[in-house]
Amino acid sequence: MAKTLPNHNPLHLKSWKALQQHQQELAQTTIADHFLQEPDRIEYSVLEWEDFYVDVSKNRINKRTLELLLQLANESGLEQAIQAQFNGVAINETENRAVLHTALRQVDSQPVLVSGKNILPEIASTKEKMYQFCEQIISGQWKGYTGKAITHVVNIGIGGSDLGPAMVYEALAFYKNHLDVRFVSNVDGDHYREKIKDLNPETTLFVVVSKTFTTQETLSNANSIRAWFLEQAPESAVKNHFAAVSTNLEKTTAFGIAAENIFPMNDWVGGRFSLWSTVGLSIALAVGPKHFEALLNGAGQMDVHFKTSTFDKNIPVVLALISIWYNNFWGAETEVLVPYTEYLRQLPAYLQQGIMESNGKGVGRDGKAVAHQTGTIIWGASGTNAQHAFFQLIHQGTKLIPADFIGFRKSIHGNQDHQQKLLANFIAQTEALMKGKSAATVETELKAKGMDTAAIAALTPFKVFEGNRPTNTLFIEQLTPYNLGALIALYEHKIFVQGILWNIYSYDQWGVELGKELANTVLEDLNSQHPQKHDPSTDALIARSK
Ligand code: G6Q
Repeated sequence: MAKTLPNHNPLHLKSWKALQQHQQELAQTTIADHFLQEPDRIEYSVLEWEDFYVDVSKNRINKRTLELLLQLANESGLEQAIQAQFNGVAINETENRAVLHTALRQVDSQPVLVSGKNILPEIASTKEKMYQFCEQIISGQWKGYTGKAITHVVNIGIGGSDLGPAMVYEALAFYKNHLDVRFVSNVDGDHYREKIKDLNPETTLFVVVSKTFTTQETLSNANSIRAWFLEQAPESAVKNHFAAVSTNLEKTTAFGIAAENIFPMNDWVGGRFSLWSTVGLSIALAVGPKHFEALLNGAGQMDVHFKTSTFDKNIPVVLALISIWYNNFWGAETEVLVPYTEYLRQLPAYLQQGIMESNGKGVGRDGKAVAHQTGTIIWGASGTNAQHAFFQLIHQGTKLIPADFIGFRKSIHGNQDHQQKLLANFIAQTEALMKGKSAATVETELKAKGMDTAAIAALTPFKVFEGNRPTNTLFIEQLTPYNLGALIALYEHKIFVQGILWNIYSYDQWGVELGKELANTVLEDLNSQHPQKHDPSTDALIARSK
């Protein structure tokens, strides 16, 4: 293994050892101390790119930490790995595939070769077909089987064929047109039933999205929804109401989808990185080709930033390194993401898949079990809501939880009063997490409230905040399709950098594939008079399900 990417044991790198030593030296220094010791801290720890202002100063790092982390990136062969990825080398070695979601949004026309063939012309023509389809549906030119225009779209897919489109659809709600798009993913039959119960088949378009077109959940939902459709419409109506996105053109045709409604995708796009491809059809339908194009452009320009900036000014690289610093040198297990906008409510769930499916690996590129920590656990929710929920644990719990705060300077609808309150919370939280509150301050506050000395002494320990909680602030001008594209691409590249440094393969997902097989055995047993023997617990559960 590791023919296409560098192969190293991070634990043996000089910088890794130096970072371990450095962590011990820094263990007693607080973030607030770093600010006192480094007058130029803000200058070197704020990264600016287009509409992005990324402040990493509120971290347990100093200049030396960043130097050592950058050395780690260099010793790991990151530069070479970036070139390999963008050039279409089959860096997804366990599946023998290139990783080219970046080609789908490439801003120049520099050829990208897969098996010696430039894939850019095919990407352009597929996109053109997709945009024409979208224009027809949006304008009402496309008619359903009774001559009415389409008003509702149902995206049927799961995992990478659901989370990205669903997240972006919600994120870009302000930019959407009249089409109402819904997402059906779970094999739970109540999910699809609930989503379609008020739909009119005459005015609904169903988009079946499955890279493989073999996924149990998606096929079950697609079949059940088609059966529901055919209870009301003739077979000949299917061609006006069903479209598909897949690499498996044989299976989509066999399902009965008209050839002109099939939008191909390629095996060099991983499911969780596929919203830029035809998998984004539901997004393009909802916001129209112009905004979809802006989403792609934002991502494409972030790719340029990632590819061409020196590592010290490279936002995805620096964020990846800081995350490794906590994960591998401070023992942090999780990272929290808090977008301060309700539009990005689903971003943590989306990135949970991107990050945990990509870097949740325990075997190195040398085929051996790694002896270091890899993928972080990602979680989060929108601010300010999250402040009224799990922030307690971040402020006063026993665990170290590095946080990404994502905020936008301008609101979309323009209510200044709300926006100022939102931003006040966004900023105040990172300050409080860093500074904490000392016993002396608590005592003074309680005294001012007229509390007696004994009561103050009893209450003070509970009201003290240690502080020194690290945060990154990603402050972006406004939530536009372009900036959203850039933000998603930023995290995609962070995933890539971490996978390279941890010496793992980020683009396979054997754990997910396992899930697809496991259920089949139990499903057979649920339907069988003579189920196979499992363990006593599983046997009892199977018996109880009948
Ligand atoms: C993504 C994963 C996984 C996948 C789904 C759906 O990277 O591989 O989430 O997207 O299992 O697969 P299909 O698109 O093939 O139905």
